[in-house]
Amino acid sequence: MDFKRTDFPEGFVFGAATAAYQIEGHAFGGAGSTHWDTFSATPGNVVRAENGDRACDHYHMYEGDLDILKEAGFDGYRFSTSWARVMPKGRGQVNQEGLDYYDRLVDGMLERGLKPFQTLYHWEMPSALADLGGWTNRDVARWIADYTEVITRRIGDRVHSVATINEPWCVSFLSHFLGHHAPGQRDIRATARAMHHVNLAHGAMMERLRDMGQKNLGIVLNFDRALPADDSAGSIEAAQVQDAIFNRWFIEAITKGTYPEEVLNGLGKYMPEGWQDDMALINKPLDWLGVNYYTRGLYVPDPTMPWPSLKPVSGPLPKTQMGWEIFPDGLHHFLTRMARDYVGDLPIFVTENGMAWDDHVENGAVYDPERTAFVSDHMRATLRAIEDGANVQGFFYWSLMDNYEWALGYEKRFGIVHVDFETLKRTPKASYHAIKAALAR
Ligand code: IFM
Repeated sequence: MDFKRTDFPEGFVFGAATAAYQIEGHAFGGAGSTHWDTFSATPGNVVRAENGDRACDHYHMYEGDLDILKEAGFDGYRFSTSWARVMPKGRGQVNQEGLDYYDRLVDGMLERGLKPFQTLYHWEMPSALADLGGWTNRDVARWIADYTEVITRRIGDRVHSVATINEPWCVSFLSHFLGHHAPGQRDIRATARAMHHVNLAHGAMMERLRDMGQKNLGIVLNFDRALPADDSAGSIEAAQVQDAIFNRWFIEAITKGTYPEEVLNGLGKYMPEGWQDDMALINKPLDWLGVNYYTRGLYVPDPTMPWPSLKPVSGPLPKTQMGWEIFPDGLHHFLTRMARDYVGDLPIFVTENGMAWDDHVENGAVYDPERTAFVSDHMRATLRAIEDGANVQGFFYWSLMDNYEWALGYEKRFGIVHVDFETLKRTPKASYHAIKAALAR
């Protein structure tokens, strides 16, 4: 590893991240059906129709998994709580077993000296609310604020920080325009509504948390560097529009109370009536910002398509198992850009960064030098951003262990810990050991 703990400012938080549906086993403990359960049960949506029923069985194996985190020398653990585990139908009845589970989980972190970084929504829309339109229904903001209150009453006294929503672009655009994630819609009107309601929900959750006196609140946004594939005017414009959709829509709403013109040009006429009146609730101060970063995309115009009339083309850089180009400069770009253009001195956390690789256990070990190099290069990019003035206070590797990679099932392995999905055996990979050595005090 080309970095060590002491290269970073005192108090910098090193951690790993996971999400509830991807690891817990959603068939256990009284959790309700989510739109991922129905999406994956519908032919053609998910590789081999795999679902999160058992996943890594973290629900039963969490103690050992927390030991693995502690053993690595991590300071924090970014986890999420599942709405449908806490409230199986999304509203009304509360699942005490679910609350008890999160209670034990948080205590388990604290016993091991790990700071709990909670995310409230990492994509488990309860099916009963999906029936009512899910993210396209404006009432989602009230429903999710109520869930926020229920789970916060139980564990809010012990979590270190709370993020409202993970990756609003995936929740809205990827899932309602591109149709790749649940609920798998491809509809511009649904997209405009989801893109706005996810911001509105963030605002309503923040308001509820502030009213409850909860501290250290933020949101986790994902960013892909959008670049023109060539120097033509058309490609430059395509990259600008992509950047506005992916990288500016959410952060500008939250920090400035506005939406980029480039996106309103396409979505404006499909937006819910009176959306302008919601911007004040959305534009409330954060305590910190989470940045998820993985890759870049190269764009060209596509005049054969309606708005946004653009498409990505394959780039020349080495790629991960996801087919994503490895581009650490993009992380430096977003960390410094967020500080410069949006959040100033506010603490920024790299809440996700990592890579999938086709890892195998051989002689009881997993040799993954590609991942060690990836982590090293992105840690160096983070250090450069700190030197250039960004107030970055932590870095969470995605993911602690191989898990359910949504529409791609269990094939894409992001973990620093290998999981055998037959036996559920955990095997820390070489990258895990390299991180452990870099973090040693
Ligand atoms: O697995 C996902 C995670 O749920 C959200 N961020 C990106 C990861 C890798 O695709």
